[in-house]
Amino acid sequence: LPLFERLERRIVDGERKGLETDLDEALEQRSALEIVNDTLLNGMRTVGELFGSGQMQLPFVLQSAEVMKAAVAYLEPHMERVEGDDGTKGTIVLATVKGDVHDIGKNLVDIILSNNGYSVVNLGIKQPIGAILDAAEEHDADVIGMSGLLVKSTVVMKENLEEMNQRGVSARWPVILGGAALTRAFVEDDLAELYAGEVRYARDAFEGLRL
Ligand code: B1M
Repeated sequence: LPLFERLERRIVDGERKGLETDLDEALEQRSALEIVNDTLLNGMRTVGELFGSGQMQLPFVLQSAEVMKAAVAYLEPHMERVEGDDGTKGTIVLATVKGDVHDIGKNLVDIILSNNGYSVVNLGIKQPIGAILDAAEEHDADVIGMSGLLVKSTVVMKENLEEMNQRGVSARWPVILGGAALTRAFVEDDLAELYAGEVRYARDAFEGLRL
């Protein structure tokens, strides 16, 4: 297979052997971000389709996710950084919500924001709202970012915003929500109506950065 098809295939097949060599070659032709966005994410999309239609079993999805993570980790040092502006633009506390283990998208958001002058406190996966708010307080965060890919995570996000209303912290922390199960309409109509502060939807890491 030609290089970029081969790389995409590696994600689908969960094939790690020789990954770095292919990535080095790819870096001679494209930027690290282009490789992630135009090649590797296509592979993950295929994995999602195969899994969703019952043609791929969970352990293989996990293998694909591991190759994806390894590829992103390898590419990260090659990503563009905004010079002389380290962590000074603001602080975001970022977490995958309670009950959800998906973290590839969240970690991409972390990389993109960190490389563009923001300080990111990445709490990891399965984070209850209490832990997110404690971290936001501790780090004097400017914004809270929540990620979740399961349909049930959209319900958790709604409950989290309700909890923030109840605790009276909604004016203090605007919230950015992202993840495949959300829609813009759900966040910017339904949740925005419910949340006393500001809540916005980010379709991808770049929209997160823009917000
Ligand atoms: Co899971 N999984 N999974 N999975 N998995 C999905 C989400 C699913 C859609 C697959 C499918 O059925 N087609 C489905 C959810 C269905 C639903 O809820 N209706 C699903 C399921 C069912 C499950 C399990 C329940 C399976 C099981 O156990 N029977 C289980 C859940 C366990 C749990 O969470 N409690 C499970 C487990 C797993 C693995 C562990 C094997 C693995 C995750 C590994 C990991 O993350 N460390 C996995 C994977 C890899 C996927 C798919 C295939 C790929 C997800 C991914 O990494 N995409 C996924 C299929 C899909 O999404 N269509 C699927 C690439 C990533 C870059 O995209 O995270 O969407 P994404 O991030 C994007 C944007 O959404 C956005 O920016 C990123 C791009 O720039 N974004 C943000 C995300 N967060 C953001 C936050 C922001 C801003 C933007 O600001 C705060």
